[in-house]
Amino acid sequence: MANGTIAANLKTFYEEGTTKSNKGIWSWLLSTDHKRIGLMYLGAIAIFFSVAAILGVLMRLELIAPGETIMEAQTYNSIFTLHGVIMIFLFIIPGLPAVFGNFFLPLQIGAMDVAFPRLNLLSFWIYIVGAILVLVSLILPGGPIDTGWTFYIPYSVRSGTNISLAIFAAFVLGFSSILTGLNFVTTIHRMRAPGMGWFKMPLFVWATYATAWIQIIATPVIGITILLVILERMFGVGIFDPALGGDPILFQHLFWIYSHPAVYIMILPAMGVVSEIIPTFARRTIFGYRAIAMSSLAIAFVGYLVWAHHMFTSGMSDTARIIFSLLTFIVALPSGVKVFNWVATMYKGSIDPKPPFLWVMSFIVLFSIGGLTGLVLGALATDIHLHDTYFVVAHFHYVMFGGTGTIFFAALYYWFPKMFGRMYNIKVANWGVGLFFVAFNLLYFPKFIMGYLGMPRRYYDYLQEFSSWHLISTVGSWVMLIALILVIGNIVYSIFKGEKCSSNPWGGVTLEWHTQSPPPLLNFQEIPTVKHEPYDFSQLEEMKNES
Ligand code: HEM
Ligand SMILES: [Cu+2]
Repeated sequence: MANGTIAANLKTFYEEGTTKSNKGIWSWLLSTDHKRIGLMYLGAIAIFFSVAAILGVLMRLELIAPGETIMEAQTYNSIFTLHGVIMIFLFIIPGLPAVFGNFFLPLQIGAMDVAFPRLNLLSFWIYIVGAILVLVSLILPGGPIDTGWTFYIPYSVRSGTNISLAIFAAFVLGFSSILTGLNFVTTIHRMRAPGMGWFKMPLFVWATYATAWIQIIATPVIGITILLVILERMFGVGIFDPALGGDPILFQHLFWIYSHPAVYIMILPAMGVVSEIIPTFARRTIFGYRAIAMSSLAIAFVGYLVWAHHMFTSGMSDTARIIFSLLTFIVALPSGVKVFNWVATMYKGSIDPKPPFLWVMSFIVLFSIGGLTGLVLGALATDIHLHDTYFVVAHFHYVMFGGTGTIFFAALYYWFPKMFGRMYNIKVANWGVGLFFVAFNLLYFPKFIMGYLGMPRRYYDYLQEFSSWHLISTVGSWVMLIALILVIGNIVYSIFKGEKCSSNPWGGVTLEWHTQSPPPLLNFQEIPTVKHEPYDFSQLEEMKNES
């Protein structure tokens, strides 16, 4: 393993730095330590998520009854757009890699930091600049964007709102994602500790690796597409707008060539986290390690070939539609491989249902509902009926929020003691997961039914016949609000007041559990040598003597 030179450089880099104080605001804002960068992302993302969740609750309040309730129609259009843009570009795409990838990837492979610490800091600041641009677009004349997060042509060329600035923000955010991806790929190739062969890497590392490649390869496509839309708005070049001789369907293709792989940027790291949590709480080596690792790569690859399933109603040829439908079904196979192996790992394990494990159980139910309804949408005949209805809104909330969002909390509850050296209140945590699960289904399950009955998405008003389903969903959003306050409040309180805990409270065996909590600068007293197979719990005894 070519750990040598980069590691040596890193060490001098940090030794020169240690004369500086590590306290105070600047030591955080300018830190190149991957752990601090991960924590800064966590802080920023927590704020964006809370804002977007409140926007969601406001939308639900508007939809509590037909007709105008608390806002005008144009405000509703801007709010659902903003909610979508923040949730997608500022929370769910960067979320797991930026927070937990940054904090735990180097630890899990026994490295002192990522390969390019300064570039890592740059990615963080590019992310913040992108977020600020979104905010600025809200207050400039023209007003908040109202196209929906997909920016479909021709409306996004014609709308008088600040589209150019908002999508330029997405362009900037793309750079952050690409740089993080490059950094992770290099880190995994070059910085693994002695003995850490490819098939000894923890599965979260495998998942992050597959994700990083998607970040690098797919993101430029959206970047170029966005630039073309800006050119079109500014100079009327006529690439997409039919009035200027352009092709609006071309926009949809380019948009989804990125945005479908982007759903794997969201879900692969989540699946990686699940593969960490299940063995730890079932006290059993992961079943089918290689199959899980390879299925991440398979999903990343097949994920490039299915984008047009978002466009079944756009007038493509039947041949194209049938091929894209078939390929979409194929993605279910590697995903099924993972679920099978997770279940096989738990089978005959001695399960300890601590909060991180409960989050994972909630994930398996919610994500399965999301995934299976994805097949309903992937089938041509049913999609014609369900396209652009609330069925889609229900489906993607189950996948993104029930899937990745739930695992964001699972990861937080799993790694919290490692990140802060403290423990949260377990009882409140259990209540939090339980209430979240109930709230989630109250909030989103009625949307499947409404959608099936014909309620279109992105509508401000609706017919009386949908009103009881909307009412249930809105009540669900209030329960969700309480659940989120419990879940996030418990964490925030415990960062400052939580009880101090041991360095390995769950009995994990991956390398991050072999060092102190929180880990010191450069992570390990000395770079560990890997002797065990991954998830070999027989090493727990010897680990007790390590610290
Ligand atoms: C408190 C939690 C949430 C509530 C109450 C909520 C509610 C809603 C509502 C009412 C809509 C509008 C549906 C329509 O008019 O078509 C919506 C759209 C959307 N939501 Fe959420 N949501 C929440 C969390 C999330 C999360 C965590 C994500 C992503 C991870 C997310 C992603 C989206 C997206 C992408 C849209 C589509 C926006 C568009 O049509 O352009 N939401 N949500
Ligand atoms: Cu897709």
